[in-house]
Amino acid sequence: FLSKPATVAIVGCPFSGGQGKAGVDLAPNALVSAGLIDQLFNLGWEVHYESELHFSEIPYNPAPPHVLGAAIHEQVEVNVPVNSSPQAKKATMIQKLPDPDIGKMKKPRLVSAVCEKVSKEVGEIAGKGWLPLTLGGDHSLAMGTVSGTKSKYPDACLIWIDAHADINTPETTDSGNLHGCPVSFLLGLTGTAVEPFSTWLKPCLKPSELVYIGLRDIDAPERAILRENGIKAFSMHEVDKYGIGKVVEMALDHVNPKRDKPVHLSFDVDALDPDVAPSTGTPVRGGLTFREGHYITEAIAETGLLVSLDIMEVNPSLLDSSAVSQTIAVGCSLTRAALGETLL
Ligand code: B3U
Ligand code: MN
Ligand code: MN
Repeated sequence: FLSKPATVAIVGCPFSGGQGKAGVDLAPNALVSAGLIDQLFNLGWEVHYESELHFSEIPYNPAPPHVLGAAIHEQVEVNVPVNSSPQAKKATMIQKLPDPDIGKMKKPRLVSAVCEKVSKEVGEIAGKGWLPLTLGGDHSLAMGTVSGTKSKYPDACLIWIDAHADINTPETTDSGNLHGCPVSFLLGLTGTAVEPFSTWLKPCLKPSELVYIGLRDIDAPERAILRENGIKAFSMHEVDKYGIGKVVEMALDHVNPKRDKPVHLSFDVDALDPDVAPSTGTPVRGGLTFREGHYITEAIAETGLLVSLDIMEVNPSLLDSSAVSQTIAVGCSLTRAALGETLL
């Protein structure tokens, strides 16, 4: 019998700072505008959604002047509409605060502050016994969503659907994009105990609590990390070899052998083949079919163990309008499937 929470609360996260392409911040509004709230209501869920979170007002702490040197003086008020309120002026100024790289990490202060806010929000929603549905935004947000879920459900396992492993550390990352790093921070791997993240994000996930499905673009250092930590991953090779039904069963057997632990599902739409979900920042060919992607979400719904869901990396500004509407529709249908659409 299903033990799903009866209430879902949508956490819209219009955030693109974990990677370099604009537009992924438009996805939460696009998914909601496509009718997601009504769709979930029609499945029998009580749906809570007031508005997106607002990140432009986050007063993230710039490094002190002696660290930043001249950069701090670049704090400028640009694009402030005339006649705007003092608060609006302040928000605009904050948005323009300099956020120079720390080591290789890009926008570390902004990503950290945003994820801290998301973590609190997701933790509060889960704390009420509701299911947080986080709409990204880029996948760096998962530092917030998973830590928030873990604050309520310490024994939750994490099922990560992605073309990428997103397990680079601040030391191994080549791109410096933090959407390629959230898993390493959640695990507390070497090199992740760095400011600003270390002020709020404590390791909250064990390697044995994590499983991947869909991988096909992994950096060499990530490969080593997966191997050294004994992390279970089902790449597209295993999906071809065993079929998606068997892969999901093996994945659940690994993180949830007795089918008694809460499940956090973090779904990066680039796990799907670019033919299925074209409008995403880092498409990789050879991905999951439409049915394989939906099978995963249906099978997890069937366990009755889902407590938190992320739909990440839809980018409504990429490619043409038909690609965009197709990708948004897939984001909605994956969400419906995870929340029980195909269950009797
Ligand atoms: N592993 C590469 C590429 C990448 C990771 N996640 C996405 N792309 N979407 C990196 O940048 O860390
Ligand atoms: Mn990802
Ligand atoms: Mn990805």
